[in-house]
Amino acid sequence: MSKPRLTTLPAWSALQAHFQNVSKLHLRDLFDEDKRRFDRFSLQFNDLLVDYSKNRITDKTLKYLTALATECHLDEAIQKMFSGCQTNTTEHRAVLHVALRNRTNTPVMVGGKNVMLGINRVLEQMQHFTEAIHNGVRRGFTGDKFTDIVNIGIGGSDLGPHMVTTALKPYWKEGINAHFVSNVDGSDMVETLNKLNPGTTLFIIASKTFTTRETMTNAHTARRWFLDHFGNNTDVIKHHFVAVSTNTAAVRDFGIDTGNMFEFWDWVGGRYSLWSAIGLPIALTIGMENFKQLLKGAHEMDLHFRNTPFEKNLPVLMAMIGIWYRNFFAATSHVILPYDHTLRLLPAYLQQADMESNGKRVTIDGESLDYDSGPIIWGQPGTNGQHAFYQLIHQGTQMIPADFMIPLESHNPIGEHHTILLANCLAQTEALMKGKTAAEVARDTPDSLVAHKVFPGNKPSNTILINKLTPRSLGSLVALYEHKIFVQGVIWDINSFDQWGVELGKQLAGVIEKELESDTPVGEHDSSTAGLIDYCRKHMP
Ligand code: G6Q
Repeated sequence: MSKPRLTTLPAWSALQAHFQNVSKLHLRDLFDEDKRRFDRFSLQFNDLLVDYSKNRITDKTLKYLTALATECHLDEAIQKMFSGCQTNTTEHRAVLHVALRNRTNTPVMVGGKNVMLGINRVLEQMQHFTEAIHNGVRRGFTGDKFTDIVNIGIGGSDLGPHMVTTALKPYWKEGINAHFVSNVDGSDMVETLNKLNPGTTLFIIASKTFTTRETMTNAHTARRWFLDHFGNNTDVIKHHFVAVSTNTAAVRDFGIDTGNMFEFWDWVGGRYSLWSAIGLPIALTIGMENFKQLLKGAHEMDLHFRNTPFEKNLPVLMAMIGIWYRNFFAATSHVILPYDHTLRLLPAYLQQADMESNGKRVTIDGESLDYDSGPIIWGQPGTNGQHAFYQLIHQGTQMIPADFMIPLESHNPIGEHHTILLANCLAQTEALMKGKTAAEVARDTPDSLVAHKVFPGNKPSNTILINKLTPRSLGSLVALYEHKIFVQGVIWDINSFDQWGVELGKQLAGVIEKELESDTPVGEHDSSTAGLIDYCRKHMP
C-alpha cells in the first residue's frame, strides 16, 4: 500500500485551516493574554533551557503539529533509526551516529553484528593515542613532543571537528594547537604550513572515502612539505601522519601504516561523523575524558528524543515549529544566532547538517515533492550580526525564524562583557517579538519618520540558554539539532542521509580540470562554460 501524501493527511488540512487564524495573531497579544506563556512554552533539559514561547503558535498549533508527527509515523521512524534499520535507503545504509555515543553500551545490531564492539575498540585506540601524544610517549621523528595537530579533511570530515574544537577552546590541553585545512585553494594549506614546525606537527588525514580530490591534494602537499624537510626519508611519515577513514587500502597506498589508521563505518554519515574517530582532533585538543563528556551529552539528548512524548520532546518541538514556518508561513530561511564567540562556527556547521540533509526535492520513493523542504540556514555570532544584517530581520519584508543561544557563564569573564552580551541577546528576542507600533514611535518622532521607525514585531524566535558551554552541554546542543533535522526529514518524507546533489559538480570539475591543463580544443560544453575555459587557458599564468 502506497503512503498517503503529506498534504493529504488530516493534520495537514487542520494546520492549513488553523493557519488562517494564527497568521492574524500578534505575539504581543498572545503574551498579554497569557501571563504563563513562558512557563508553558519552555522546557529545561540538563544544562539547556529552551524557550519556544516567542513563536507564532498556540496550544492548538502544537496539538496539530504533534498530530502531524504522529500521522507521519515519526515514532516508528525514530525507533527504526536507533535500531539500525536501513534508514538511508538510496545508499542502503543504516544511520547510526547515535550508536557512536551510546554510552550505556546497549548492543546495536547491524547485519547480525553488534556495532558497539567496533565502536568501543576505536574509542580505546583513540584513548591510547591521545594519551601517548599528551604525555610525550609518542613523539615526532626528531624526538620532540607534538605541539600542533593539523586536520586535513573537508565537509563532514572538517566542519564538525572544527566547530567543536573551536567551541571547546577553554578545554584545550596546554601545549597543543589545532589547525584545520579544508579548501583545495593552496592558500589554506600554505598559510597553515607557514606557521608550523614539521618536527612537532602531527597530520590527521580525515576522509571517509580517502578519495576526495580536495583532501587528497592537500594531504599530498603536506606529505611533500614534510619529506622536503626530512630529506625524502619516507620513514618519517609513520611518525607524523595518521588517517581516519573507512578505506584501508587507500590509506596504505598513501604510505600511512594501517596501525596509524582510525576506522569508522559506512553507517556514519559524513556530516554526522564528529562523534566517531573523525573527532580525533577534538580528543587530541581537549583530551579523551572531555571527548567522552561530549558523547555523554549527545547520548542524553538521544535518550530524551527516543523516550519523551512529542509534546515535551525538544527536537520534535523545534522541528515541528520549523515545519509550521516553512510549509505554512512559507519562510524560506532560518537564522542561527549564537551569542558566544567560541560557537562562531556553529552556523556553518548547521548549514551543512541541515541543508545537505534536507535540501531534497523528491520523496523517499522518488516522487516530486508538492510542498517545500529544508530552508536556507545561515547566521553569525551576536552581537556582530546586530550591526550588520539584523535590520532585515526586524524591518525587511520576510519573516525569518531565528534561534538565539547563549551560555550564562562565560569562560572568559572580564568586566561587563558577558552582561552586555546577554542583555543584547535577550533584547533582540524581545524586540523581534514585540516590535514598536506607530503610536509608540509617534510619541517622540516627527510624522515624516514614523513609518521608517516602526518595527512590526511578531518575528518568531527560540532562545536556548546554556548554563555553561561544556563538552557535555555542547554534545546535547548538537544532538538536539541533528534530531530536529531528522524529524523534519521524516515529515517531508525525504532521505536526510544522502547527498546526491554534490555529485554533478564533482564530475564536471574532473573533466574541466583536464581541459584546463591541455591544449586540445575544449570539449562539449555550453558556450558560456566553453568560453570561460578558453579564457582561463589563455590568461592563466
Ligand atoms: C557529508 C558529506 C560530505 C563529506 C565530504 C568529505 O555528509 O558526505 O560533506 O563529508 O565530501 O568526504 P570524505 O570524508 O569521504 O573525504
